[in-house]
Amino acid sequence: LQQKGCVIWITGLSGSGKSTVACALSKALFERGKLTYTLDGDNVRHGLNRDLTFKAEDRTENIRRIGEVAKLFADVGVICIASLISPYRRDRDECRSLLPEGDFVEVFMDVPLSVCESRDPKGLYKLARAGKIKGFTGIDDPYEAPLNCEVVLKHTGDDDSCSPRQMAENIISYLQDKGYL
Ligand code: GGZ
Repeated sequence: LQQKGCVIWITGLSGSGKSTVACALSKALFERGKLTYTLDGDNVRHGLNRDLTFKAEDRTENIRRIGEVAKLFADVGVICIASLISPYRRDRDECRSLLPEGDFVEVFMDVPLSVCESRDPKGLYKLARAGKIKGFTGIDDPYEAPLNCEVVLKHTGDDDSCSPRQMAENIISYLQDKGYL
């Protein structure tokens, strides 16, 4: 396998576009002949992490397990894309500390809550506002934005510069600059 493994960790609010960017990124890397694997919080919660809820300690455990699995993929040379809200800074930093310096690439989906809420693809924000979901990130549960991450994907409107494809390209440029591709 002619590639070096790493972890691309995509963090952000529900509805910020993490899964969509993860998908566009895996496609773009596939086109470059790279082997990737995507760990999506929402999916992993149906299998490996099906015992976990959304209370703080369970989120921490969700993040920890995904971090450990991502590290295993990176160890064998796979580019592992992890996309989960991962709202707590300390938990993300723990995952970073599992990997050699430089191999953890934190990507922040910098999308205002108002934009995520207006998208509301699954109607979850509406339920949270109505008090039917308790402890929803951004509504009545905290989200700690990264202070010092490798890539920030800032939402500046729903135009081409914010297309999933373009955002994936931004991540790819970073990986190229750092010699991962
Ligand atoms: C946040 C929730 C919640 C609560 C259910 N808070 O946008 P989605 O729907 O498809 O993805 C969200 C997903 C979040 O799972 P993660 O594993 O990424 O979260 S964490 O990293 O915090 O462990 C959302 C849905 O689950 N969802 N209840 N209370 N998101």
